[in-house]
Amino acid sequence: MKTNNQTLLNWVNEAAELCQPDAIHWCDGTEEENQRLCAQAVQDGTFIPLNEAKRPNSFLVMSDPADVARVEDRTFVCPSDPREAGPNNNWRDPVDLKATMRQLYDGCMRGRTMYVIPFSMGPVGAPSAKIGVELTDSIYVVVNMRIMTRIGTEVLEALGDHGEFVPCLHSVGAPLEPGQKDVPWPCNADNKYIAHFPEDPSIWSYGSGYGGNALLGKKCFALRIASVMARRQGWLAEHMLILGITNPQGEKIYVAAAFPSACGKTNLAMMEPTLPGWKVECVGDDICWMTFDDQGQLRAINPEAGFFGVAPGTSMRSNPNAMRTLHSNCIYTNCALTPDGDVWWEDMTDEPPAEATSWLGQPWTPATGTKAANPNARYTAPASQCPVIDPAWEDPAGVPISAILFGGRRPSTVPLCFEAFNWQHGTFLGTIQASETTAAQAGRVGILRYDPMAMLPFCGYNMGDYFAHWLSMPGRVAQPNMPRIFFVNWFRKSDEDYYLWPGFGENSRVLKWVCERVQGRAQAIETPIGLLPVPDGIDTTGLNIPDEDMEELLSVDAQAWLKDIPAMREHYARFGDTIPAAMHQELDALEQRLRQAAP
Ligand code: TSX
Ligand code: MN
Repeated sequence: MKTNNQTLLNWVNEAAELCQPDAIHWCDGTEEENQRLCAQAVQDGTFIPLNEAKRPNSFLVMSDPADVARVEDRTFVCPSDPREAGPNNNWRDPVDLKATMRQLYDGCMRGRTMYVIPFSMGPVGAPSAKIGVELTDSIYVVVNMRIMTRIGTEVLEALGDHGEFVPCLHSVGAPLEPGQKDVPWPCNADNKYIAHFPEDPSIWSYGSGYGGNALLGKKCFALRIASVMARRQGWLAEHMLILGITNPQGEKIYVAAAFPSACGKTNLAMMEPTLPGWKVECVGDDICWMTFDDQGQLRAINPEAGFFGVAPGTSMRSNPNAMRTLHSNCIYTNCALTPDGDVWWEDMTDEPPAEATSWLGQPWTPATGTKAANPNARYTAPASQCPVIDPAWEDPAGVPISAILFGGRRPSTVPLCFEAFNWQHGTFLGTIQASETTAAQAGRVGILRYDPMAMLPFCGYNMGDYFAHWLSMPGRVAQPNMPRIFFVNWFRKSDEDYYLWPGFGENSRVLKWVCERVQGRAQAIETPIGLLPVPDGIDTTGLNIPDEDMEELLSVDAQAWLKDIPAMREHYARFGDTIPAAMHQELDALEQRLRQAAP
């Protein structure tokens, strides 16, 4: 037996009795095991091996078109009291939902193997790492979990005979009758459930094999379940990238940043600074667990070991270091296949390939008029392959966080960057973080979508209680050394509808200001919304942005801000009476300062 952990053995036995797999395989996490599983997936028709010369040890997978993204309307957070879940989550009674799901799980793995994946979120054995065990009937899940987390024997050893773990049960919900031929991407599109039971804690997932629905260490564990643990234990589980930035003098700080979707979080996490002598290194691109150390310093680990990135839009222009990470050992999902056995996606290259096989398996040319890759196509890549991975990215003690960034996609109103007055005001800025809807999204264009701390789909408890948890942070240690909080907006547009800020590597100029503020070297102007750079506070050396554009980027239009205040109040009203009074006070105070500035 691989473990003497009786709780684990009992649970695996119970799950096997319920799901009735033909076989049980305990994953050891070795390269040999991975090779065997990939070969099996190729034989099953699930994996397409890519050109060994161009992308060694890499595979393309095309999913069922009915299983291409997270399913928020099928995601449930199930404490016994619905108020604990809050209006931000779909709630089901845990006893009822478990009964419903047990019926679905009954015999669901017939004809398949149940894989037991012991995994660690965070470096194995690190003080803030947490262990989970995922049971799944999908090889795709095993192979992806091996890249995205640390799995196998070393995790079982760290677990020990009496260690705690989060049980994560996953099935694609497609049992095979004797002799029945399998499909490349089995799933149960009409019966998806992504269920979280924070009081156990445990995760039950059924029907989907895709991404966050199935790789249960990521959104389900490291955000929804971990946020509940963090609240109880006094730390933060956040939807944030972590980067280190070093100035030409060799002084380095670490920054964590939360943005709504489609703001280029992964691009920022590995960006190439255009400012000479500056260096950015990546600790993580998606999730950040932060704990105070005994000096009162907030320290962060990346609980993941890989990147599960959106492929379309990723190019040498938008994210050269992501492109360089993808040279080998990657899984691609729902990308297009080129005739030479490589992958392609929209905007990967200036010129599209003359022909390809689309993610739907159809012949495709640029004239076809549809997308070659699914807009939510993904790469799964080992973080260790990123050329700018931070030397401390696996430090069990984590990295010290000096600044936290919030932001949004805001064509108007919000300046390029500003700093919060203090922790409470910074928390407030996080709560009103929003993006304006673009044509790519459903619904009307130009509507503000609030996504507080980028946690709306990922907070495992009541959003108002989550804000209160943020506010409680400085009071949790004797000598809090709190990070400064900033707000950034790369997406401000001119009246003529062009982007005022060049973005991408040029964002290093904004990060430079953040560094200088943290180090006490940069001036700021107090405005109604926060502390703005002085007119020449942002280093624009070598850029040719017209002065009036720079002025607009760093201006505060009090009238425009006042127009958004009612929407902010409506946004708070969604979460009812759990919003802390301090946040209403911040909103009132903001309105008052704006009225004084624009009578
Ligand atoms: O990721 C982006 N970042 C952050 C980079 C570190 N994107 C892409 C967003 C979609 C995921 C951006 N798009 C950024 C940005 O800073 N800025 C913009 C808007 C923009 C787009 C194109 C240009 C300038 C700004 N210029 C040209 O195309 C020449
Ligand atoms: Mn994310």
